[in-house]
Amino acid sequence: MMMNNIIKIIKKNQSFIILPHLKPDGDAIGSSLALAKGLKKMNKNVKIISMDDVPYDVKFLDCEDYLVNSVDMESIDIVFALDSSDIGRLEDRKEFLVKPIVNIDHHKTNTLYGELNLVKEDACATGEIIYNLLNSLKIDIDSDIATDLYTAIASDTGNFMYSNTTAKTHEIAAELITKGIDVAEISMYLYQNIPLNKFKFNTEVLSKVEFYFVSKVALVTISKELKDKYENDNTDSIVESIRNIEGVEVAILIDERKNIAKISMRSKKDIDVSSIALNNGGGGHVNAAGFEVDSGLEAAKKIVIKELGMIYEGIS
Ligand SMILES: [Mn+2]
Repeated sequence: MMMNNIIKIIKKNQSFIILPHLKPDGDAIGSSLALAKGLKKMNKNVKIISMDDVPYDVKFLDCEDYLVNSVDMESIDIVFALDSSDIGRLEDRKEFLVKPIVNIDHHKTNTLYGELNLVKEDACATGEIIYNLLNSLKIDIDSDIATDLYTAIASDTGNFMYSNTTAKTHEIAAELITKGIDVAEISMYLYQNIPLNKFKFNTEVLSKVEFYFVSKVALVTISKELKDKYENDNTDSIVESIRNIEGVEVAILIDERKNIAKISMRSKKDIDVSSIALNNGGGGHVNAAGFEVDSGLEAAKKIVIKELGMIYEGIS
């Protein structure tokens, strides 16, 4: 139903912009590129607007004709917001939110801020929804688009390891592989390509991991100073690394940003970190969620520990 409405909107209009979320990840970039390249095949005008650098692990995707910092909004008919659970995820680009918004996402905490909202919380990635949309539009998924979609899906499923990985996920991946993508090469870029300064940064951060609640919770903080020291502000893979420790059920990363601290949480099994995020104005999935607080690292740490105390009450 909603899919049909979006198809109508696409057919009726000519010029589109696509906004992935702030600090885009593989799903945000991959799904945006796949949608952009699909619309291009329909002879539509389309650009992707992001103010952030493309993260190092997805730089291999072909963004060249699509990624810009600005467009003349007079000429734009429709704004796609991708992989963004709430409008705050687009707040660095408010000036572009002046045309009807089509919100396409898979976060269960999505606030349905669009004129049209295609939110599928059972989709493993926004890339899965875009895959279905392109098929519904009867757009030929070539190896370039398939590479974007495979990257989106691999990124959000932890390379097909997380609980959002379903038979459907593998069916789509299999279909994408038949389009001639190079899985080994994509995996090399995604997982075997860490810049040396980032690796050294990770090493120092991980050497200072703290444990709480009889080591069921692992926590790291990242100061601005440390990011300056290594000239690196990419925190990817760190929270996952501490989640991977035996017995750890919740992993927390607290990142000091300008005037705020950003908290990223990962959990195992049915421990729901999205409810902690929601309590604090953030969002996410059961096993991966986050929020921000207007404070420094120590105050942020206290907030998180207090929240986790509700889960691990009596254990110390
Ligand atoms: Mn996603």
